[in-house]
Amino acid sequence: MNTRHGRSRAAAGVLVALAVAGWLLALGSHAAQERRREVSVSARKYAFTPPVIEVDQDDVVRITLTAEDIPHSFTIDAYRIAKRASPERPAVFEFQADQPGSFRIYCNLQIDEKCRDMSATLVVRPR
Ligand SMILES: [Cu+2]
Repeated sequence: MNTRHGRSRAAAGVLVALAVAGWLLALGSHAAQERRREVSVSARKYAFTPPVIEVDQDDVVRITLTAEDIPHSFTIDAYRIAKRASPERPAVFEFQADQPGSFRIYCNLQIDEKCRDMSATLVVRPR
């Protein structure tokens, strides 16, 4: 092995080390930004409380849905979420808010026509 070869190998080694360090740093800061949110939502003839849920993009959101009177659901089409709760059985579920924007939350148990009026909003603030 000549010296020139050795030097370029050393340089490549340094580059790899820098890349790994940068990757670890990026990973760490991303994990720090990814917050967990706990939100209690109550559904009761015929509204959700709170009417607006605001989170930041990439937050992991844990919803506890309680139905106070009859079964209701928490549905967000864009997130492919449809969770049903009854007075006997609350629903607890998580999702990652990876899409920024404003999304309608509704109840899809529309055999009770007034459930069609149930509406709330998920606001996901972009990073
Ligand atoms: Cu409902």
